[in-house]
Amino acid sequence: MPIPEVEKIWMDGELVDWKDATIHLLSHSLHYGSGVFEGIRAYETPRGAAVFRLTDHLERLERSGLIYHMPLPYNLEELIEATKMVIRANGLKSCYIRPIAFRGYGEMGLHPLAAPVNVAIAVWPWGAYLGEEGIEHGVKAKVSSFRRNESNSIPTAAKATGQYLNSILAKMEVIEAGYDEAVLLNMHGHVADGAGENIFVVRKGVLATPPTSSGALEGITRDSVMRIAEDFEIPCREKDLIRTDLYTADEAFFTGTAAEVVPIRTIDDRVIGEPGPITRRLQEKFFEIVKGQDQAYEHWLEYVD
Ligand code: PY5
Repeated sequence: MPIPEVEKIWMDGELVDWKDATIHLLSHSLHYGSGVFEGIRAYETPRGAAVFRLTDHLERLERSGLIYHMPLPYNLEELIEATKMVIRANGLKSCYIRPIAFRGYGEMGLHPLAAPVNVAIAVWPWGAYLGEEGIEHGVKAKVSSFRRNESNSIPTAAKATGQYLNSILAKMEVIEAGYDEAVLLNMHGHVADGAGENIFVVRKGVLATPPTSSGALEGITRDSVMRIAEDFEIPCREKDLIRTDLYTADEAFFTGTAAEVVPIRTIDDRVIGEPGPITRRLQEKFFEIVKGQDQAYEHWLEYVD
């Protein structure tokens, strides 16, 4: 999918033209994947553009940096302001937001602490990552033959650029085989997450999702759905799942910033079917919240103006 170009990108403290947002070929992170990033969304609300859980996302960015000995050269307030500034500069009502902090030009060895840490925030309009049809009727998921990287090899708690090679392998495998999204098992055979989403199942009215110790990213959409479920008094457990827990689920869905809340229609060709009642309820509430239609969750919205 080509990226829809907008006017400006925030780079190391200033707004630059889209076409000028370039870096040197010998940037450390291009060679070794030594960057950390976030995926955030802003939605149109009755009070203007609002970024969903911006602070929580930027705090995760800071934690990702910490894991890689990469303190960010901007504090939380500065990053919040920069995010709002770049959305404003592009006049966007809703968009996807991609902050990235990476080791830049100046060091080619594997001890990169002397390289500068560059930070950029790009925004662009991005529709449903797994398609509108997927949101409505569910996607076809497949368990990949590639395992989720082990957290003592590449920490799964960080959102680092290099670790996405693992997701890319899984995603290419299942897309080329005719499916929509990959599910990754960890080294022990437990379900970790999707290529770029967390995963939930429902059985007999109880919601379950793998714990972060399985290798699942501590997703902010995952957390939001768990809190919405709590408010709906739908029981939710974090527990290890095996692949047959997916096959025998009454309902299943993915959560993620890019994907949002996406029902799973089939998994490894076992039919789960049209989105079930719990998935629908959580999905509808999620979209109401992000669009500023439920005052009870206002605290998750950070308005651009
Ligand atoms: N698990 C993985 C491996 C992810 O990459 C993501 C987010 C999630 C879970 C969900 O986390 P959250 O709910 O905090 O977004 N993936 C990115 C996103 O922006 C990149 C997708 C291409 O959704």
